[in-house]
Amino acid sequence: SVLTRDEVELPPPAIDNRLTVHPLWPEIDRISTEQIQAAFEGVGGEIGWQLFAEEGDMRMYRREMEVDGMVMDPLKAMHKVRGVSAREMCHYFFNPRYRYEWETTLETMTIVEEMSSDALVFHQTFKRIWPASQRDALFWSHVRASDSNTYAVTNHSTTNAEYPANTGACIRLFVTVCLACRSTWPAGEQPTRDNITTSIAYCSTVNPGGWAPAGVLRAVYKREYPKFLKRFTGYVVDQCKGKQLAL
Ligand code: 16C
Repeated sequence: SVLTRDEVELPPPAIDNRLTVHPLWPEIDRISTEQIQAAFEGVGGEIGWQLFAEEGDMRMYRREMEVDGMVMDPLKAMHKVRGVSAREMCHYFFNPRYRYEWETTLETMTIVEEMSSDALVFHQTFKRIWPASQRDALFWSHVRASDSNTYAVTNHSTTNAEYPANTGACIRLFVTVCLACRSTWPAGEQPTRDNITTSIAYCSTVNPGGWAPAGVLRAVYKREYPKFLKRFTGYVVDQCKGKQLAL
């Protein structure tokens, strides 16, 4: 059959063979598996998760954590979005073509390496948070189907000799992020834009990599994470309007 350009670029339903022979594959596979599993575990039974933002179906929790005086609060968010699939959600999160349209913290983004259709390495610089130094990050990003009707993107910091840390104006930060999505629709019905719901679990841990005032950081965190999740999910709903549902 003839595939449209958009279908070709959707996250593949199985791991790309080119990725499994890449030197980073064992790390990518291990961290993605761990992150996806953790993302779908609730916050209910666990101690220390505090709710800090709630709006409609969106709930955001954080755990206060400091290492050597640096704030590293892990974040966990849940959301439910109607009318789009898990695969579509992950497509827009993974594919760099759309990133500037929804990512508001970004200053620059460079694709450092294309490992396969489902794995890339990015260098990104972020807007400066006064009075701290500007930050950059270098991370791999991998999208995969994990269960039935489940797709996830995992981002995790890495290194590259051509992008050394802390040599220019930026301090390198370290990030582990997972966006895990699962679609459901009423039993016995065919999935359509009108009956599909996608549950999202987004987990993020950012190590600022160097000094930044805790108070300022926590204020940015509290403002920027809800803003990101609302903007991103709204963006995907808008982009999918009038397009055929991709499962
Ligand atoms: O997951 C998200 N985006 C992905 C694609 O870009 C990717 C990115 C991960 C990097 C997340 C670190 C962002 C640090 C931004 C610092 C500058 C913010 C300036 C904003 C003021 C206008 O996985 C969505 C990421 C949503 C990020 C929300 C902001 C989190 C702030 C956490 C504290 C950062 C410490 C910075 C130390 C100065």
